[in-house]
Amino acid sequence: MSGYDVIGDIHGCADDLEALLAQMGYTVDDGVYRHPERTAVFVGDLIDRGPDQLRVLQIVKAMADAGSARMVLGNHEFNALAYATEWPAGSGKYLRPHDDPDHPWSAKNEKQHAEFLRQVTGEARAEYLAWFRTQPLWLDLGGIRVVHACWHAESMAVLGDDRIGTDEQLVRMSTKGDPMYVAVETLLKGPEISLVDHGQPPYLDKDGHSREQARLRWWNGAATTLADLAEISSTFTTEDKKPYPALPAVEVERSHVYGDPVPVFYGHYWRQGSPRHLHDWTEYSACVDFSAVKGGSLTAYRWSGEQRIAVENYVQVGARSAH
Ligand SMILES: [Mn+2]
Repeated sequence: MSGYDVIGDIHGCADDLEALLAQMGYTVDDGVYRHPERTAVFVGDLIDRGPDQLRVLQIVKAMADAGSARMVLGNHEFNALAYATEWPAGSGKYLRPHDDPDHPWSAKNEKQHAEFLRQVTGEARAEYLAWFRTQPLWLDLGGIRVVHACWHAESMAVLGDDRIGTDEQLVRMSTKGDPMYVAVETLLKGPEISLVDHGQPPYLDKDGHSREQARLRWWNGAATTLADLAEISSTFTTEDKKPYPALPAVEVERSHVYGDPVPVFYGHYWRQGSPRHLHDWTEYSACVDFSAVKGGSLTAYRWSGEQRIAVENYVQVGARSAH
């Protein structure tokens, strides 16, 4: 049956990608993975962290060039472009700072990106970065929608075009405070909600940093309260190391909430285990990121025209299906 196989964040796990494609009936023909009836759709984050990033890029670009796959950019592809773009030209400064003592967070940039820089070099790196520029930030395929982190029509309207476009646009997308920066952050990293503005304490994240914003559960179309909308991990504590208190069920503004009756697929959120146990998948939204590079399973959703998400249509590497 024709349709789309929406594949989650790969992060250089080429063996898992080939296993998943084979499991779904894709075969190599003339050096390219193809399916007789179906098209693969990648949600982005092909690169960074994992062991075989060049092979992942070779596989996915060959499929895209041959028309057997589509993709959207993830925050890691976007960051790779900003990291490689010197601005102003000739200044020795980059849109995403390199190892630079004046930017305390640049060491983190280097660490996240080091494996890509080591594995993908020279002309290959230039070729794949140029290819990223040609790929969209979101895809509306008619019966389904695909974006890396959050489907948000207002942010898409701010950008106007679904491609990154010129260096000048990439500069705006990389400049804090610019509406285009906010729009790209929303689409590729997901929206946040302030806890402090709603009378709640900050929390300590897993690195011990105090944070006032929580991830906003935009995919929950029924969400109306702070408790529904703010994602609080069981590992979060208050600043005095007490368990983070339950959020109140007070009504808050429903910003970013996805309410359209069109299935939307996204990655980015490092879900654990099996989609069967996902407590917050809904009929119109499906996360396909199950932490492949952190010991989870590379995951796809096989869509064949259904108007609502059905959990049995998930596939994970090594399992016949989610059941
Ligand atoms: Mn991501």
